[in-house]
Amino acid sequence: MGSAATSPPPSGKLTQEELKRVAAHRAVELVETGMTLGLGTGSTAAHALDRLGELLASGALASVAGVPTSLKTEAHATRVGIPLLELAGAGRIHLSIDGADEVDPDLNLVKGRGGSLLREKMIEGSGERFVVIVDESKLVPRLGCTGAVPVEVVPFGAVHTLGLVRKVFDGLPGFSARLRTVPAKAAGAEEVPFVTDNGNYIVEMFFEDGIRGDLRDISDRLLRITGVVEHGMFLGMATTVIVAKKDGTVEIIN
Ligand code: ABF
Repeated sequence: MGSAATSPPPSGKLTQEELKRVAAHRAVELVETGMTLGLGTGSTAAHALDRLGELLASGALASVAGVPTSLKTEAHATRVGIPLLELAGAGRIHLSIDGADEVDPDLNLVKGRGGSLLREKMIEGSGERFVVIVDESKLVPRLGCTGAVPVEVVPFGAVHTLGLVRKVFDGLPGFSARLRTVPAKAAGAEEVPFVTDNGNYIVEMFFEDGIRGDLRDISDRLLRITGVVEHGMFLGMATTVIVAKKDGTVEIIN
């Protein structure tokens, strides 16, 4: 794994939003005319979509096509003029660009707190290069340090599946899991399950001080549960992580 710090610090501190934009723009510099792209989801990836739209509109990029990782990204990409393809018809995906919720020192990721983990994993996992764009707040010593690790489950028997997920971590101090909910739109109910673009629910797993243990083994045990569709640990998938730092430098980790 190599790492390089680039760019001189600008004067004045950048806001977190500006850091996200810096990382996103740096990733878009890797895009070449004719590429098919995996288009990520989230506030950092949104800056990459805007930049791609600008470059297409100005003619700096003659043509690219994108495979969106969520319905939200599909709408955003359409708005800014990025031509879209279905995953099935996309052929080779040369480069995917997406944010992450956490990045560990081995470039393993937690993704999906925005709820789009399944399409992200399908698309970014089938591409040639997966570039992750983050501000430095996303760097963690261990996955699961800063919030939920999501698991997408089918709605049928979701509470039963939640119980099976809990069993994987039986007796682990500080572990908890719950179904992700959102405020109900209809009167009468206060909270309803969050529903993904695929019509599924999300189980959120919480760890007191991050996940200690063999991530691959934990991944396998979760994926063996009937009812679990996918989880938000992206292990060994990122090929490059672009980190925008508060001091104005950009670190590129390969
Ligand atoms: C998505 O966007 C995720 O999988 C992750 O949940 C999120 C990161 O969002 P943001 O860039 O808004 O912090 O790619």
